[in-house]
Amino acid sequence: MLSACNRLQVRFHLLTMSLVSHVKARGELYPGTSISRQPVSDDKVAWSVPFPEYCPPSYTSPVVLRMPAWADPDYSTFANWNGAPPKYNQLDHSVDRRSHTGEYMVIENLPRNPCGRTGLLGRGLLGKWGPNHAADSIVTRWKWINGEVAKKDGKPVMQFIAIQRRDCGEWALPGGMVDPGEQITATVKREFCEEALNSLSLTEDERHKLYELISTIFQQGEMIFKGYVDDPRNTDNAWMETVAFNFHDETNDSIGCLPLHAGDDARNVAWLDVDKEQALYASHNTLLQKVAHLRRAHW
Ligand code: RP5
Repeated sequence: MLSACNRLQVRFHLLTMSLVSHVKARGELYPGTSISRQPVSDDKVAWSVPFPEYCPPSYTSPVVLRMPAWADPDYSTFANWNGAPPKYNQLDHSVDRRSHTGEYMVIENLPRNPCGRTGLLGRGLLGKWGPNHAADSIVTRWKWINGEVAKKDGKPVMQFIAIQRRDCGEWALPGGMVDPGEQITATVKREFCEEALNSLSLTEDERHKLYELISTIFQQGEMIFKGYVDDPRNTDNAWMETVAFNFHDETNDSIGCLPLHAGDDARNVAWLDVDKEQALYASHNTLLQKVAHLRRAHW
């Protein structure tokens, strides 16, 4: 458990999660396509800055347009969407359309990215107009070598569980989308079990037992971040948000020694050293940095 002082630090991190300008959400090519975003320079990201030439292309993936269960209807049918447009900034039946960043603007029925311009309209690969909610787990332990915690620059080195994403090959924190009506704490456990422990390959009984074990271990989690993610899939009208929790195994005898098996969206899973040079998907590196500072570990 964290001390009262560390708890205050967590709150401080949460309070200071200001909306830094997104960078990966302005990457030239949209992931998995040859669609180029309209370039948006750093000084033109904010909607408050005039940009009269701003006329970005629109893209929504054919997969999303086929309207799987996790996707909203298309814009073209949107106006007549049973006369009931999405309830933006609200809990819309079981779909949470509220943003962790506060109230977002809706212009002509389209939600506007609270972090600014991305150079692309539509939903891209994201299913929901507006915020697409996810949860991430930052599972950490100390790195032990010859019976001692390894040090770098005089600070103890931490390790974290990373998965390699199937879609882009990048390393990332285990995490995924919150299902409609699902508690975020349930999402974080489910996604961790699926991606880092391959729970989908187990029988229902085995899966249940594993889930119980992880639930016990994850009771000690600390919320590290809640907000916008600089995800390369973001657009002007659809974006990722996450709630990230740190589960730290101080003595290396609980989650720190569980056998890892990649599953579901993960091609690979591994313990990696916490280090600023470790490239990670979206803004996961920033989340890890918060944990390193919180635990006074090497960064
Ligand atoms: C990131 O995308 C989130 O932080 C989360 O890790 C992930 C969720 O998307 P999928 O992994 O389900 O594609 O923005």
